[in-house]
Amino acid sequence: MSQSQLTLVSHGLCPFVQRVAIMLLEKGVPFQRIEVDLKVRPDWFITLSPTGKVPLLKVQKGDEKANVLFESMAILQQAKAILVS
Ligand SMILES: N[C@@H](CCC(=O)N[C@@H](CS)C(=O)NCC(=O)O)C(=O)O
Repeated sequence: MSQSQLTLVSHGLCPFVQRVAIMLLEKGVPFQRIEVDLKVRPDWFITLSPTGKVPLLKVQKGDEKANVLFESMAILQQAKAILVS
């Protein structure tokens, strides 16, 4: 099991977010979920997101700089690395 702390930056109505959430839930990986208002994007989200879109998956390993993954398909494809590392 991963020692990473995962944060899924989300919007409740987004199907792209849902497929990442489903993958994490199916794998039994704990994660925190943060909702953003896409009509009024907070500054931290604009800074973090290269596309301004959700989902984002923030992967925090200990004191290391967090990795931020974006694009739902890319997140799913990288799941193995996320879960094993
Ligand atoms: N290709 C992206 C699509 C993500 C996407 O379009 N997310 C929508 C919400 S469902 C979004 O953030 N829209 C905000 C915008 O386009 O400004 C993915 O698969 O992650």
